[in-house]
Amino acid sequence: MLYKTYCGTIVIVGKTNVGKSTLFNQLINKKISIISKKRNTTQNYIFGVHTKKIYQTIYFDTPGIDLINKFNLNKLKKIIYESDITIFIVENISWDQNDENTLNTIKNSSIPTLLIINKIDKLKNKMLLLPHINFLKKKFNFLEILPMSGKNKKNIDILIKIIYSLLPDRPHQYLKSYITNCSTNFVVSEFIREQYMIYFNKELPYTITIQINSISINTKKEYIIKALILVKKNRHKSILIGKTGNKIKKCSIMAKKNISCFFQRKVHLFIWIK
Ligand code: GDP
Ligand code: K
Ligand code: MG
Repeated sequence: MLYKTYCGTIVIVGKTNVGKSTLFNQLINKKISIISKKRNTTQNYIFGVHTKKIYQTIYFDTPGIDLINKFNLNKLKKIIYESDITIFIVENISWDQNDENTLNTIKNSSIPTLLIINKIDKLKNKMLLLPHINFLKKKFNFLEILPMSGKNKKNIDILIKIIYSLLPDRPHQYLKSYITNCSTNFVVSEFIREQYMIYFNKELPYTITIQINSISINTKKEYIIKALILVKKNRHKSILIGKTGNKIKKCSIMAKKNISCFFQRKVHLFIWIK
């Protein structure tokens, strides 16, 4: 007997720091996209696939609309116009010009749009939610407006059900095991960059570059990764190393943990700064 299959592309949009990458990772059930409080954490379009039984969902995580330049905005529009569903995320009960700009980008696409009011775990006065939903309803004909918390997974099951109900009746495009088209080097360098963004919250210049020199697999099938962090000035190097090198150690441990989780293998990570 032949089963029907469903498959579609979903793009996640919104301004920076509303929780797009956090939700993206939850939806594909694996950490690919890096997360931090910093504005320019996500700098690329990140692609992830999740397959469950007859449903295949293909997600795009995007940089915040406020950080997208004109060239990239065209790329974003192209991704939106070619997708089947748009997930527009806003933070809590706030609405500003960047939210307005996001809305203007998707408005004419005629693609079903779900609005997520994220981080409701931070909303103390829940009475404010309903008037805000009414305000948003007047803004646009959203298919659904769903309050949720990406962080503690509140309402994520409801969101997944809604997404599945909107997927076109279509053959799967990828094998069940396929997760991302991001290269191994990219994923590894992103996991390293994430930790430097978290641990060097204020002092770190935005301009460090991570270079993966080699990734090899030993006889025990463990990953051996050698990476180089390039800084522009000697001063930046002293900031990174600090007095004891403690922060660098923590960065390495956390990055290693995430890389190991991604590959499901033990990882040995060696980082140099230059
Ligand atoms: P993006 O810039 O939109 O991709 O946002 P991120 O996913 O990088 O998240 C930005 C910050 O918000 C991070 O510090 C996250 O841990 C935090 N965050 C994400 N989702 C939630 C949520 O539902 N509740 C709370 N309280 N924080 C969240
Ligand atoms: K961020
Ligand atoms: Mg992000």
